[in-house]
Amino acid sequence: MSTILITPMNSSGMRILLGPQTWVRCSAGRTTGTSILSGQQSTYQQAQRLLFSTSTLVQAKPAKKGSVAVEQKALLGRPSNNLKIGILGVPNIGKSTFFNALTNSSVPAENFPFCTIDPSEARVVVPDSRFTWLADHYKPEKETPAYLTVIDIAGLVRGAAQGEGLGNAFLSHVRSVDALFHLCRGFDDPGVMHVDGTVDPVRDLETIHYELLLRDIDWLQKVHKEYQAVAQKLGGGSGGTAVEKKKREDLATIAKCLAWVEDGHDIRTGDWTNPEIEVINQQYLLTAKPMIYLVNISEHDYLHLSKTTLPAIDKIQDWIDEHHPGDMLIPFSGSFENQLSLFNDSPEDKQTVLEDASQQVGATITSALPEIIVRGREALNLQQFFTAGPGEVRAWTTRKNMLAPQAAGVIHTDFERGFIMAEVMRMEDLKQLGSEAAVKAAGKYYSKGKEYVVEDGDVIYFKFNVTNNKKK
Ligand SMILES: Nc1nc2c(ncn2[C@@H]2O[C@H](COP(=O)(O)OP(=O)(O)OP(=O)(O)O)[C@@H](O)[C@H]2O)c(=O)[nH]1
Ligand SMILES: [Mg+2]
Repeated sequence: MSTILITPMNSSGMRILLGPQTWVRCSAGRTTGTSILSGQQSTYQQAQRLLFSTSTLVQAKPAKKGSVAVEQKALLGRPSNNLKIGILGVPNIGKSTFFNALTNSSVPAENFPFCTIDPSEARVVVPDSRFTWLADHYKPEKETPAYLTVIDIAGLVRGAAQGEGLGNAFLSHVRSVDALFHLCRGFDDPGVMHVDGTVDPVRDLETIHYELLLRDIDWLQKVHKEYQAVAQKLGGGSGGTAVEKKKREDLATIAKCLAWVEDGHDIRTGDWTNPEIEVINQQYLLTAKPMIYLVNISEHDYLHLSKTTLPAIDKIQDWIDEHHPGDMLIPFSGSFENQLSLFNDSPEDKQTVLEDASQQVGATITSALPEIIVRGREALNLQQFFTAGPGEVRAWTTRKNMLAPQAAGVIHTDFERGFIMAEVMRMEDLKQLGSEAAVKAAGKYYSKGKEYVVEDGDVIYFKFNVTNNKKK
C-alpha cells in the first residue's frame, strides 16, 4: 500500500506525496481517503459464479421519522457502470506509448504525428488491496477483479474544432469517453518532433482546452438557438408536444451553460443543481468530463523527482490551479514505464529493476501506473463492492451513490427486480476482526434495505426473490 504524506502548500491546497515520485496537489477538501493500491500483480480468471450465504442478521436502524433527508448530489456524466477513460493530448507526445505500458498492449507508437487514427481500447486490472485481502482470505476457485477501460485516441491540433488535423472525427472520439487522462509532454528529446516546434506543456494544455471549449460553445449555441425558437413558438401557453415543452423548460439551463463556457470556464467546474445536471448530462459536453493531467517527463527527471522540483511541473500546476482548480496532476515517465512493462510477465525481474533504480538514485522508485489507474477510476466516479466466498471473490463496478437494488442489478437484473435485502460487511470490520463469523459475533453484519446507498468496498450478499412477476 502506498504511503500518503501531506506537506503544507500554498493557499490553493495541499501537496500530497504518493510514494516517492508521484505527487499530486489538490484543493483542500478534495483529497481522497485510504489508498486502495496494492503493489501485487496477479493473473485473474474471469469466470463468474456467485455465492450467497444465509446468516444471522442485524437489522439496520430505520431513519427517524421526521428527519430531513439529505439530497444526494447528482453526478455529471453517463449513468452507466461501464465507463471509459480516454487518453487525450496533442500529437506525438507519448499517448500510445503510455497506453501500451498501462494496458500491456502493443498499438503503434511511432515518431510522427497522427500515428494513431482509430482509437484502441483495452482493459487494465484496478489494483486494490481489499480485493487481494479477500482473495487471500477466502482462497476462492475464481478471482474476478475490477477493471478500468482505457481508450487511446488520436492527437488533437489547434483548429480541430474547425476541422484541422483529424478535427471532428477526433472530437467525436473525445465525446465517446467518460473521463480523460490529459497527457502533456515534459521531456526534451530533439529526436522526437513536436507539432509546434518546441516543448511547452502549458501551451499544449491550453491548445487542447481551447479546442474542447470551442466545441462546447459551438454545440451549446446551436442547442440554445433551437430551444429558444421552440420557447418562442410555445410562449407561456399549454400547447406543444412533450418534447417541445421539455426544451422550453431546459432553455434556462442551456443559457446558463452557454454563458459559463463563453466566459472561458469548463462545465465541470460549475456549481450546478441536480435538475441542471440532468439537463447537462443529455448534452455530452466535452468540458463536463473529469480530467486528470499526466505529464510525461524524462526518465532522469522521474527518478529524481523526490529530490528536486521541476519548474515545468510547477508551471503546469499553477496553470491548473488558475484555470481548472481541483484537477489532479500526476507526473510519470513514458519511457521508464515502457521499459518496466517489458517485465510484466516476470514480477520478480520487475522488482529487481525497481530496486536497482532505487539504489542508483538513493530513493524508493515505484511505477506511477497503479496510482494513475486508481485515480482514473475515481475520476469516473466508479467504485466497487465485493461478493466473496470459497467459489469466487469478485469486484463489481457501480457508479457512486447507487442504491442497493440497483447495485444488485449489476450482478443480475433478477436481483434488482426481486431485491429483498443486502447483507453488508464493511471491509475495515472484516479485516480488523479477521473473519465473517467474527464480524457477525461483533454485531457488525448489517441487513440493509432498498434505500441503502452502497459504499465503496462493501462486502455484500444480496437476498432476493425471483418468483416475483416482472412489472408490466
Ligand atoms: N524520449 C522519449 N520519447 C518518447 C517518450 N514517450 C514516447 N516517446 C516517443 O515519442 C514518439 C511518439 O510516441 P507515441 O506514443 O506514438 O505518441 P502519440 O502521442 O500516441 O502520437 P499520435 O498518435 O501521433 O498522436 C515515439 O517515437 C515514442 O518512442 C518518452 O517518455 N521519452
Ligand atoms: Mg498515438
